[in-house]
Amino acid sequence: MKRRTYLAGLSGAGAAGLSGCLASIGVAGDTCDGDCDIGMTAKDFDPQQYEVSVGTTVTWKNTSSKGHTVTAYGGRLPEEAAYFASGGFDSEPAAREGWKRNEGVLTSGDTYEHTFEVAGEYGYVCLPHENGGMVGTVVVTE
Ligand SMILES: [Cu+2]
Repeated sequence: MKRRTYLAGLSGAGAAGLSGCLASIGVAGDTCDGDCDIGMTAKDFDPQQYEVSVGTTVTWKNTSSKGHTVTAYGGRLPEEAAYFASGGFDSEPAAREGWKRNEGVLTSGDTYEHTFEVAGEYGYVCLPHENGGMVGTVVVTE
């Protein structure tokens, strides 16, 4: 009985170890096909809300033919959290300035990664499709 419990525990850990997706709380978007966490369709992040635990690296992938950005809202980050944006900008105003020069854009198939080190809720937007409501949230738990 004891041995059986041990084996069951082991296979569970092995399965989680094989897939980064299973280790996180979030469920990857349908458009990701195994190589991203959050996909980007023609006009939406997929999924719009994604949950992970602290220390997790989230990968966005442009799974559409349109150009998109991943741009954090500077005012919608936990205190002490690092700013993030495709293009490597260190603030939302800098990212918006950069976008005017077409910087920070992710074209079809491009990926962007960010590691979330502080718990809390992070709001972000795709700058070219902000008016169309292309926004997302990452919820990071302890
Ligand atoms: Cu977009």
